[in-house]
Amino acid sequence: MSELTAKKKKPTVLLPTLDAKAIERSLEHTLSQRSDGSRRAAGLRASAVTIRNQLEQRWARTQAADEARTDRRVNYLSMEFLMGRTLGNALVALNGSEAMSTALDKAGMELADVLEEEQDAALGNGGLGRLAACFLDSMATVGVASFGYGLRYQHGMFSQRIEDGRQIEMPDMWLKHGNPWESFRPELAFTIGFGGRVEVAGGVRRWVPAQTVNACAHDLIVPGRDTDRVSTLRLWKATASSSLDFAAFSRGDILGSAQHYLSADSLNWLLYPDDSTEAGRELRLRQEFMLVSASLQDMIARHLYEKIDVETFGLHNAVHLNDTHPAMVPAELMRLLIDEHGIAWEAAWKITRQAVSYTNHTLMPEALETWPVAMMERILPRHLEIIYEINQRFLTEVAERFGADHELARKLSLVDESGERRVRMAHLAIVASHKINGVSALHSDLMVKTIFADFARLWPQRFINVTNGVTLGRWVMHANPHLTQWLDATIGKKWRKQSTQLETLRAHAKKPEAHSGFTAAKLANKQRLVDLIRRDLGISVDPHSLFDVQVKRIHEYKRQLLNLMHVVARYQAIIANPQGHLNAETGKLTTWVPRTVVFSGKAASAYVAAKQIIRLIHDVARVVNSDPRVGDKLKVVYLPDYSVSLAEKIIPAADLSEQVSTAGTEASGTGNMKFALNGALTIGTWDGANIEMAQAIGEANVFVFGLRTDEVAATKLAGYDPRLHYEENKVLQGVVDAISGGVFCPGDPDRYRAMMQQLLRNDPYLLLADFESYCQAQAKVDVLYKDQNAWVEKAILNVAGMGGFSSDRTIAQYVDQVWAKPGAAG
Ligand code: 26Q
Repeated sequence: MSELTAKKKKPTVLLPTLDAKAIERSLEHTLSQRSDGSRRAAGLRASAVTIRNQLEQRWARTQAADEARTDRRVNYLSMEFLMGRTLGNALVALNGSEAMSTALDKAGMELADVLEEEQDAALGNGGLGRLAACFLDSMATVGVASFGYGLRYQHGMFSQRIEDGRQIEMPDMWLKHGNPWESFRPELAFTIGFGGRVEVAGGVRRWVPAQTVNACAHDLIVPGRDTDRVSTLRLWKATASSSLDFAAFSRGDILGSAQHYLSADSLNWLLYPDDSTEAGRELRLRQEFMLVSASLQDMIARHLYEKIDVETFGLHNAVHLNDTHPAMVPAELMRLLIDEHGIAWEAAWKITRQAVSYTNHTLMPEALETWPVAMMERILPRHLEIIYEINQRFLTEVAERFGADHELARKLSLVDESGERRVRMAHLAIVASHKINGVSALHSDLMVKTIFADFARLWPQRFINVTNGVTLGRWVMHANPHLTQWLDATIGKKWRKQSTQLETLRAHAKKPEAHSGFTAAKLANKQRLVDLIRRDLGISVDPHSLFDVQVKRIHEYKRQLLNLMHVVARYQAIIANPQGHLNAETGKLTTWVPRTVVFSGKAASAYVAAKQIIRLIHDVARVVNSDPRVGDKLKVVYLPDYSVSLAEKIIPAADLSEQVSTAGTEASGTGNMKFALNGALTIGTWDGANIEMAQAIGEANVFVFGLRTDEVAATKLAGYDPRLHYEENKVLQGVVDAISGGVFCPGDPDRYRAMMQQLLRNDPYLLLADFESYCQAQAKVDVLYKDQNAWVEKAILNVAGMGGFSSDRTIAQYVDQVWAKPGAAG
């Protein structure tokens, strides 16, 4: 254990919990100003202001303690932090729900209503951004000196509307009424340069940017649980660095005189969606550089304040790259150290390599970030020079170790010379990092065998695995109070601090009294979702039906379409045999297990195939839900505008968690963990973290199906022909023919014909190859659900096995293996 993890063992002095009187005073003050109907909004603002005051005290104490630290501060750089709402989570962390509820009650408001009033901070696309948010929570909880660094986007993840079954993107206006949680820090502003040229004077190179903007800090304070420590999320906002251009204004060029305002503000406009096939977007590069430059300048300023000399920066600071989006860090850190602080190249490189580490989140080669050399030269000329120099020194080292090998140098180079020359950000991140990690055992293994194989041969010890985790504070204690109470009553409260204590649940898995409590908690959560579905969609669903749920970004590799094809197969079977069916598993005639299949998730705006899947889900839902022959046996529900706060309502209500990506494609998954922690059983492929979850829970308690990674590769190598599966499997044929023939869109029967024909010709994610195995696994699900005792026992065993997937554990591993002081890391 490093010094950093040792810290969590120190006794912490807890501040008193929320002061109800202060909340009441604040409410009085805020509410007295309004007699209109926006009392809830005022209630939210008053609650936020009160809590923020508390958190600011904790923040000051944390900073004072961290100044005296002997270990490293972690600086987690991410273009995305998918935070969701703050109030409910903060109340859990501060143990303040009761005080808040009482205070609001006196003002005639319900806490639940006020919680619903808050906008999500949706500053992320999906898994990568939500992981960063879980990590902030856990860094505060574990007691790691830490800052998260990100951008303060005016518009976060778009909000999704569905019109005629089709996705419509609407701008996310989360800042429309201000953000009561943030502290604007006008004194913390740094100059960010763009463009211009490199000047040489007296042998010293110096960047003279053509344009500058100011990056201004806005802080969000993230409380830890059972500690008064906090973490900080520092978000940068760009502002123009000069005021109105009066010369232009006087010439009558009004728009021109304000051009720089617009140009600076464009950096704050929006979060880029995850559809980055066309990576040549200059604004994104500028955003990434602003994050990198402002954060590094802030870190160095703090380091100089605390420790005087810049040479020790790498000893006291870890700089972590959440994927390659902040991978300009090495170039900018080298520039600051050499050009601004007068350090020699070798010393600067040592500092950089001490500080930097990088997490990879995807294996798909097309998703690896690169930037055109020409664009980089235009926007960041000095950085391109530095990247060239890093590359040259790196390739020299390679040649010294392996001899002159042109082919190897071409593959490893930081610059892709085939076609338009492009800088490979992953290569830059790897060369500059002392540790590179993947996010599940399988992913980390494939990473060193495929995309980074050449680098792993060079530096095997740099590549490690750190399996993802999720914070139980939000995903169990806040999202699922019913389950939380049941856990407390069944095994005591230790699990809240030490998630591996969930293992003690195993002893209760067969006990009838444990079953009744668990079932009651699940049913209450299902009822809440039933109410939401009725309110938002007008569909009535039976809370006793099996809730079969797939919620995540819509992507071909995640195979929502495979799920939907099983829904169609089930629909056809119900119509053919409304009374019951021959269960393939048992060989017996059984009545149908009523199911509610729930989908939710957004498609990237330019991702045509994903949008088509959303439309097909709606078409199938309409036909199935209105077919009187089906009744309660099957319902299909698509909940629009998936978000963190919607996930908090859906996940606790799930019986079955769909984690069905093609083996080898999902780096880890984190939704899978949230479901299992909330007592859902997983139907999943041998992919990402599903594998480690199955091992921890017991494979007998998970529905595993489908080809494994090596079998996927072998199938493709053998010349996979999806049509053979179609021809051999009558059920599959029925499904494909129905979708293709327009059964679900009779008014426009050709709508899905091309999509299905394409699937028969080219099925890169092997839906057809896995279909039969998937249906067999689904039949097992039905059999088990009919035996409620057996089902609940397994559900409890799922929760029991999931303690290892807390992000507190993940953070402790990063501290030990990645962020520990040089020499201390394994
Ligand atoms: C890149 C360039 C330009 C614009 C956008 C992007 C971009 C943005 C977001 C590229 C990728 C992402 C997000 C990736 C992501 O969420 N990956 C997921 O990371 C999770 C946390 O490790 C894993 O659990 C998931 O398996 C992985 O898909």
